[in-house]
Amino acid sequence: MSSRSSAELFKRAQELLPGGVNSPVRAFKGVGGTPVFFQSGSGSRMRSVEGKEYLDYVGSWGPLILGHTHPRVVEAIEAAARSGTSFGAPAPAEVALAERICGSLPSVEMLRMVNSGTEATMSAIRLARGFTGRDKILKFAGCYHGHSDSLLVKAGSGAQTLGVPDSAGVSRDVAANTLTVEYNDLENFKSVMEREGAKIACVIVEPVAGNMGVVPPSESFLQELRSECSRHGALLIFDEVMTGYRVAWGGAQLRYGIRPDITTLGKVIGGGLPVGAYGAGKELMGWIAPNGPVYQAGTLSGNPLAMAAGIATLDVLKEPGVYDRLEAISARLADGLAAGAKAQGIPVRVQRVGSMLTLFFSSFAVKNLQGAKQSDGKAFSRYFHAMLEQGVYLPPSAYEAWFVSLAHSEEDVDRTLAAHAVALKKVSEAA
Ligand code: KE4
Repeated sequence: MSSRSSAELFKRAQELLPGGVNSPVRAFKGVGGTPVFFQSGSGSRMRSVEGKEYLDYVGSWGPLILGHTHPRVVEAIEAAARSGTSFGAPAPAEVALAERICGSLPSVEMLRMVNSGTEATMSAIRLARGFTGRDKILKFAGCYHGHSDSLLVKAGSGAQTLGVPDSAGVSRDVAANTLTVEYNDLENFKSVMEREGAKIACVIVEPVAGNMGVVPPSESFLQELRSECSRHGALLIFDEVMTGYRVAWGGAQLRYGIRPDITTLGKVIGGGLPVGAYGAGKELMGWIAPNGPVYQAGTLSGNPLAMAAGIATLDVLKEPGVYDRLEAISARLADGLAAGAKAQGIPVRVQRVGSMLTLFFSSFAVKNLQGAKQSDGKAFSRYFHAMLEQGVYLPPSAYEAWFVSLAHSEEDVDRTLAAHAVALKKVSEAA
């Protein structure tokens, strides 16, 4: 156990790391207060440096679908580590993980391992631009695809929807090549495709949005993206970094029956170690170095430890009944959260696909980023802290997904719902 408290560690961390963290969302800026520092995880729980145990619904932002320190994953990593952490040369485990992914995603005949979701989407976009010879890309407001320059872009003003930087340091001319449309807004999507389609290399989408909170695709949204991209010769990229092996075995493309041209993956396929991947049909992937002209590389891509963790994770997920159990426990949680809010007359929308969900303080269904932003962020912050006090660790932002794991039990859900009732009362009292 660390001798220093979270507050002491955070104070020191802020002298060494921007915001005291290695990824911004962890700094609690979305909810206020001081981040909790954790020293261990086990199953559905984490233990803080103060020794307090929390029920964890962050799950490392998605990778830990089996829960923390699953024995099969830990043993696989330990065994791999004993043989070597990295060879900088091909190794059997890369083939083994690629076989599992290509064997479960019909649209992915070939893939390339990278080290993060950001690398996966950045490389997928470069592939689309290389293959089509086009420069423009189209994304959807509220979807997050990692922090490469072309994707840190928001809609500019005016009908052109030409992008403007969404971060300092992104050059305007890079941003200008990124078009942005509201998620689930097919009318605007189609008109932009009509006008710009011939210049668009790819359309990149979270098939289930998770980065504005969980926002499912409307009825025909994904199918229309598919047909419009085919019509205009643009490639459809499903960014399944979050949804891959989360919302179904394989991912959203199998759940919704849509065949993207390129798929990006991350999180679950690394089992908690740094992994990303992008994959497509053989013709497209043939454009990737060393066989093709699109360059992409990585020192630790496909490293043995991450491969071992990913293989172990997918092998557990493939066992019979796993997704049924995830569905049942996630539905129990989501239904209980909604019922608890209804019982107290608090307007709440719980939006869920598989084992990813978001509780919005909103009286209407959230269909896009504007809708998400209209939800009550202050109420969420109060709720977040009231849950934290009771030992339930939620994502520290109103615009993130909660992740349920195979390790979450019915007792965990009951404990969460009891804390939920108390937290909602505190939200009402403070209103
Ligand atoms: P990474 O580069 O963080 O591995 O992946 C980027 C990424 C790409 N695509 C999707 C759909 C993603 O959700 C992500 C990363 N998700 C966030 C959670 N909202 C990671 C958490 C963080 O930024 O710390």
